[in-house]
Amino acid sequence: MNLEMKHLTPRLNPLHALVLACVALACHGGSNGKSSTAPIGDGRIQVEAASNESPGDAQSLGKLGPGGSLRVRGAVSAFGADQFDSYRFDAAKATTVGFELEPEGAPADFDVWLADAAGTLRERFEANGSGSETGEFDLAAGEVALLVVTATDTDGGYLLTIDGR
Ligand SMILES: [Ca+2]
Repeated sequence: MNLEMKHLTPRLNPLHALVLACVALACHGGSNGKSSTAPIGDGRIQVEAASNESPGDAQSLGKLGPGGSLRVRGAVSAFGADQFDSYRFDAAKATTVGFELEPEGAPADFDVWLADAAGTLRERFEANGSGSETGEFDLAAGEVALLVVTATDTDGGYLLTIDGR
């Protein structure tokens, strides 16, 4: 009996300690610890504003930092008055930005143009003919980026996800 107790006790204690340590870590990371280092850009899906046709009317999606995410759901058309959807956001810190423009519904050839705060074109992302368009670029701290969604020959809805890396 005594022998068994001696064996069991040292085995239980480290296990208990480990469990308690995990609980403590989870609590710390999940509440207090995270609030001060929360990623900038909460990933909630925003809705496209009606008037975002020109870079000057770009819809602000907010600030983005490493580990954060900005998302917006919209619709664009190669015809008529909805040929460009302009979005802007600014980097809270130096951030590598990765984005994905994903057609929702029928496959569609949508493209993304990247411009600076003045509306000067920096790069076109139009490699994919039908399906998601992706890209990556770097922003300095405080730098503003403009992303303009266009449609080549169709219309439809999309989800644009912008991740800070
Ligand atoms: Ca639109």
